[in-house]
Amino acid sequence: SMKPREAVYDRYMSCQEIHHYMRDLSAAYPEIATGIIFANGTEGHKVKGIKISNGNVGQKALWFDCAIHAREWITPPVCLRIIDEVIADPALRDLADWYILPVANPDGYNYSITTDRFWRKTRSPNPDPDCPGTDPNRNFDFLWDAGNPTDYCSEVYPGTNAFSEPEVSGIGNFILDIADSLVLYVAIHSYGEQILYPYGHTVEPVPNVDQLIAAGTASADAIAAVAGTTYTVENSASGLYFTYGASDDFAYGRGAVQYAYTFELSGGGSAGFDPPASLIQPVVDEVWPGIKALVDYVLAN
Ligand code: PAY
Ligand code: ZN
Repeated sequence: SMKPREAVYDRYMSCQEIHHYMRDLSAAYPEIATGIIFANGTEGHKVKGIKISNGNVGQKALWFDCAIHAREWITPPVCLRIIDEVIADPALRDLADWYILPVANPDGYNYSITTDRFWRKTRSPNPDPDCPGTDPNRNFDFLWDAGNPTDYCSEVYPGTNAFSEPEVSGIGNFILDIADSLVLYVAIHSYGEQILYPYGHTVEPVPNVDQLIAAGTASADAIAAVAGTTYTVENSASGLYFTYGASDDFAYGRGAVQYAYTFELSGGGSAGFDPPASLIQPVVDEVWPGIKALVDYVLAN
């Protein structure tokens, strides 16, 4: 079969390049790699991910998404590194089926490349034409909160209703479809060097908080072992701020996925969201061992 083009880590790839890379993988390795279109954004860009599996019956499943926030450019390379590792290593595919979505908000990601580097939200229209977009990470259908329903310019505008964004309903409904087999949900964001666990709407500990902390700590330890970067393991609400309708809480609370996290990668650049391309390689080199340690812990417990 044809050798697929490779993901690169010395510059930021466009969404189209990432999609072509996944298309090449599923063409080169049709028995293990399958492209999945979860939705089309309102501007028409495809929300495209990949399932990587040996086809073993009855296996558990793992989920990783990146760049649901457009400006968080350091995140897709981590999803691409996961894809590279799982394509290369059949043993990883015998552990579980892997679902990886490198650009969860492609309309926004493209806009952050062409027009506004620090765009966060989707690109769906609002009644105020000066302020389009909804925060996809406030739009999931779990404890969704309208907040100020006309605050369209807010970076955390949650939309007119839960799942108003096609990206979010596409991803969320797919997660519910595979929820019976899904044991780990990871949303990869930047920045903050944190491993956040549910919930975002309360500091009350969830029933398996000890497991969530233990698995998160195994991951943080593996990251720190590479180059000394310290990730803290915290409840979302106490480690950051209160959130409603976030993806990790949806996976945990609606999907009953036992282990759900939001990773905040390292920051960089002028605003934290724009690390120079020279940081891509060190970040993926330290975070992949953290992902592997997390997966190993989750599958063993
Ligand atoms: O589940 O607690 C959660 C999500 C927290 C993130 C969010 O607000 O959606 C945290 C922010 C993010 O990665 O989007 C943090 C960054 C630094 C920001 O934009 O404020
Ligand atoms: Zn984010």
